[in-house]
Amino acid sequence: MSPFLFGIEILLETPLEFFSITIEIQDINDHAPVFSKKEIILEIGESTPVGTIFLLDTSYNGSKYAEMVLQSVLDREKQSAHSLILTAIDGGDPPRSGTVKIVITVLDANDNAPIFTETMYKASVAENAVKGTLITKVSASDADEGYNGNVTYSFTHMGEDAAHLFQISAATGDVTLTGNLDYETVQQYELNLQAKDPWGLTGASKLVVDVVDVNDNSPKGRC
Ligand SMILES: [Ca+2]
Ligand SMILES: [Ca+2]
Ligand SMILES: [Ca+2]
Ligand SMILES: [Ca+2]
Repeated sequence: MSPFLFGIEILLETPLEFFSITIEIQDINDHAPVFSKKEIILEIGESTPVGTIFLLDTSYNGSKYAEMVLQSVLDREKQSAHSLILTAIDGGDPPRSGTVKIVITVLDANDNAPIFTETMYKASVAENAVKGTLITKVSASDADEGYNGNVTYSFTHMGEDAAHLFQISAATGDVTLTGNLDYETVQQYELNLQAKDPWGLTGASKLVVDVVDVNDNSPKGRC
């Protein structure tokens, strides 16, 4: 008996235009198509290449598989789950059909770098502020899931002077003063910020710290 190709319909439960399904049945039967399962559950990584074929164990009337081809890139950050209904329609008159639900969970890949909430942060601090003063807090977010979205903070390309004066908490993004400022020497610092995820993807920003003058110089002629 020659293979017989069934017509297939996919009913979309969620907007999803990029799956095509073909199913091949070896024999012609006079029963409505019956899937052995009501639901097929799949986990697919979001970085799975287009063209990847998934064999769906539909056990359609015995031992057949349906073939599902990924036709567009998945993006977990846009949609983390897809739900389809596979309908098999036989060639009879009238046609008979059977359905199976396909539930796809999209697994995360680390495809997002941390992004700071601002392209430039501004802060000001009095020149007589004591060591340990919290100057500001910076923050970046990473759209990936769980560990892939963990962010740590650091300064980059930092001059030696500034390195003695400012410290950033890798975990919280808190920027604190660690030395003595002097408005009469330096009025402003520009610090380069970096946020990094566990796999080395980075985001950048800047922090401009204005040193605020305090009347800490004796007028000439006194003392
Ligand atoms: Ca993604
Ligand atoms: Ca990430
Ligand atoms: Ca991701
Ligand atoms: Ca001063």
